[in-house]
Amino acid sequence: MINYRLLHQEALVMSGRPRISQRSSFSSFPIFYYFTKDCLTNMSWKISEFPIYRKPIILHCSYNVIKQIDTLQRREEEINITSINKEMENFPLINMAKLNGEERGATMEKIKDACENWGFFELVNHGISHELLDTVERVTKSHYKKSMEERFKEMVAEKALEGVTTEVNNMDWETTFFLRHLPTSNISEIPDLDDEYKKLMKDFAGKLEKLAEELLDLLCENLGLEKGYLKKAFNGSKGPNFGTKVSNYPPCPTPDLIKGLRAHTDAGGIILLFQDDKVSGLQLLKDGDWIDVPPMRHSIVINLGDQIEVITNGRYKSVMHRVIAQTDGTRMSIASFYNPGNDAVIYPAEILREKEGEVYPKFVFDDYMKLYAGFKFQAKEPRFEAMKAAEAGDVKC
Ligand SMILES: O=C(O)CCC(=O)C(=O)O
Ligand SMILES: [Fe+2]
Repeated sequence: MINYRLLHQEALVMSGRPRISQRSSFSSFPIFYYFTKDCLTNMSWKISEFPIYRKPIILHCSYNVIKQIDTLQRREEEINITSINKEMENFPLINMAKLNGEERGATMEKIKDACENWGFFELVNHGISHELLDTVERVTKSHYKKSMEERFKEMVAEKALEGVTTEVNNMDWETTFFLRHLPTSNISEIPDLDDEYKKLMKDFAGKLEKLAEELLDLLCENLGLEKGYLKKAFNGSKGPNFGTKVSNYPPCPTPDLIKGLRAHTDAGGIILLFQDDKVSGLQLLKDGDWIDVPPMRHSIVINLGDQIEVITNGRYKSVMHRVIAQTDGTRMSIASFYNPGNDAVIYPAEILREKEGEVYPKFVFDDYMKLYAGFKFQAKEPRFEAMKAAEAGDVKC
């Protein structure tokens, strides 16, 4: 068995500092370490035999993957490094510019595959200008430094989180604030935001709202639902809920003991994430493995929430994800949630029910959110079951 701990240490020694992969779609991903084939396949190598000079580079690992290997080794489990890397390389990347040309069909297929098999995809050429994204990033990071960083350190000291030695399961290593845009904006009530930031985030939210609605229609097209079906399903009496959670994950001395954000699926509809392009940390669960969502400059990461799973009768599934804080580097993430309105009634679409029967419940979105508030970090299935029971009149939610 490979001694992964040695592998980890040796990787750090051999790389000196992180090297950048030259691979096409991940050219901006900053933290790849390279391993030689021998190192991964030769079961008996020792640190003194590290085959740095023997074979060409054939594989790379992100820092997070190395950390996973480390953690898993502690649990004395084996891990197939090659397959995890392959998954990360295969992470669905959608070039929206191609939707206007002859590759539209193939791009729609790629979106369909991402929705069916990943619950996540990453968008480039999404129509939101790089200048706007750069400004949002710069102003958000400066706001964090000015108004959030010190407060976070005080909280860590107060709760004695710095030197924990056992796993912390009831909190996350993140500092956040929430902006509501729809049905009514709360931006003017948020303390510590200057006028420039408020205006910027309103502008950004407007663009994200349009992108969310465009994406919902692409999903409709792939599902055989009429254009506007999902938007209408989310409408309720006051239109959709749309809000932005601005988060920073400061460096954490014990990321294996306290998560940046514990594993969960998102409750709502479609989520648009603008994440730090240098500091990674977001991971999704695929076929039992945690896969890194690769940071990529100027991209928007999309994922699907529980309501899309219900409306599509399970054709598309919400997927568990989590954030691992880094030991160095603060990660910024700006997640915008396009959700149903509070009184929207959610149920599987008729045409998607025909084959499989009525697998998912019918409920008022706000009732689901009340349940979710207490069970966010647990599996979604019992939530669906509880809503089903409530629908059948067995239990009051
Ligand atoms: O920070 C991130 O990348 C993800 C945040 C997230 O999953 C959430 O807030 O629901
Ligand atoms: Fe989430």
